[in-house]
Amino acid sequence: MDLQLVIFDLDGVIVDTAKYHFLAWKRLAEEMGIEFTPRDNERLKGVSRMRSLDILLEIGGKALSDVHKEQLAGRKNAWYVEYIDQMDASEILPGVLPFLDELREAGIKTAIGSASKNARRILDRIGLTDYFDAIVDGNLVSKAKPDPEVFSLGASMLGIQPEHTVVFEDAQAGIEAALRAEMTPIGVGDPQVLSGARHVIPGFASFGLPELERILQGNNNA
Ligand code: B16
Ligand code: MG
Repeated sequence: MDLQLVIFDLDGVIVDTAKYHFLAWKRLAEEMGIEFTPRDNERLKGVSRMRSLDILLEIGGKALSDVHKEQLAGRKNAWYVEYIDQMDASEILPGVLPFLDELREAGIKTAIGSASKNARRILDRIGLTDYFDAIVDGNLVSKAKPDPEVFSLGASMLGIQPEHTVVFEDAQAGIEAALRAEMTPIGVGDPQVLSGARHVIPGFASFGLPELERILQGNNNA
């Protein structure tokens, strides 16, 4: 494979913002008398804000009007933003920065493909905005993962074909989105949980461009 573009999901790949989503959803759940556990939070990874609220209401057995739901999602987001505004570069997950540097030095383009409407805010806080050639977030797309839009748009913005693109994702919906975009997905997390990925890595701590090239070559020989 002639690698030209690497697209990164944000939450769970570059940073662990799931812990802040959890705190904010839990606060909302408590106000509503809904029990919400870290296990429930797993279901929200990679899922849009409104879909996350629907899952929370489903757990609590509640049905609300769209207007009320918009209001609740807004409250949760205000709390979430308070957490992310306190983030800094120390929250970039291990190995991410050296890998981004290696890709840049090799002339390989990089992009973000995130469901989050707060993606730019997070990248600004952690000082990574200028590391990416394209940033596609929840404000730019109308269809959530597993729809391929969030990844296809990034590649088309940079004029790169999907067969030259690798996607790093921590959520099953994101792996599916990359497959539907006809790109090569690499899972970040637990191989027991992520299916369909070309390969699954635990993180970037001992992973760089040579390891990525080996995976892609192995694929070519398969
Ligand atoms: P926001 P990703 C996703 O980020 C999160 O994993 C998911 O839990 C969250 O609901 C979604 O962003 C929307 O976030 O409320 O900030 O718009 O993994 O796609 O980078
Ligand atoms: Mg994610």
